[in-house]
Amino acid sequence: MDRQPGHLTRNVRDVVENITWLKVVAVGNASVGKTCLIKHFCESKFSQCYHATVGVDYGFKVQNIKGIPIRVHLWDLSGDEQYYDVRTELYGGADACFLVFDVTNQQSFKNLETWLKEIGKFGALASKIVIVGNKADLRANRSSISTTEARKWATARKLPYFETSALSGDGVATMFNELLESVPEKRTRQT
Ligand SMILES: Nc1nc2c(ncn2[C@@H]2O[C@H](COP(=O)(O)OP(=O)(O)OP(=O)(O)O)[C@@H](O)[C@H]2O)c(=O)[nH]1
Ligand SMILES: [Mg+2]
Repeated sequence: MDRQPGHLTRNVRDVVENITWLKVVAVGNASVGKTCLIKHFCESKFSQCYHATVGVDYGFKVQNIKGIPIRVHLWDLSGDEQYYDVRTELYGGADACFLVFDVTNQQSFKNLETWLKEIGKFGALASKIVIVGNKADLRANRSSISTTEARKWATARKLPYFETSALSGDGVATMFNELLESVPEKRTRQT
């Protein structure tokens, strides 16, 4: 078939133009595992090394949700206080937000309230929000926040609660699928 370079066939163009997209942001204290969760979701990979996110990282995946291919743009915000200004620029227009703590780190659990305030202040409270207790694989060896306590905290704020391990992958797909499926049907956006 005679095809110009860079030209899409009609069928392919129809599919591409009908793909909708979602903006998802990850928040929570430094080192709770936001980057690892995104990496697991996008690439099914895990790294033991900690490379703190400098300002923001980004992940992308096309995910079938209710039979529709959705382009999921994941904005992975640094949990470090010094990047507050960077984060405040990135909350706007979020469709979904996952707020992560480390189940073995009390401070990261205590700070959830502060994170919710930040999310609210910069206009992302209207997005779908879930609370994620990550590093569930470490629960057995360290003192930790119990599932009951974390779920109680989330339920009191009418937020769903999920537990994950970016290391083993347990709960990661469930969390992302349920979060993405909870976003109301999208108006189609052209990108
Ligand atoms: N055992 C275990 N380790 C994890 C898990 N998730 C992340 N880690 C480790 O925790 C460390 C921090 O993970 P990151 O994903 O970089 O943390 P982050 O939340 O993105 O941190 P910032 O970018 O600084 O905000 C790394 O050493 C990871 O290997 C998990 O589920 N289980
Ligand atoms: Mg990170």
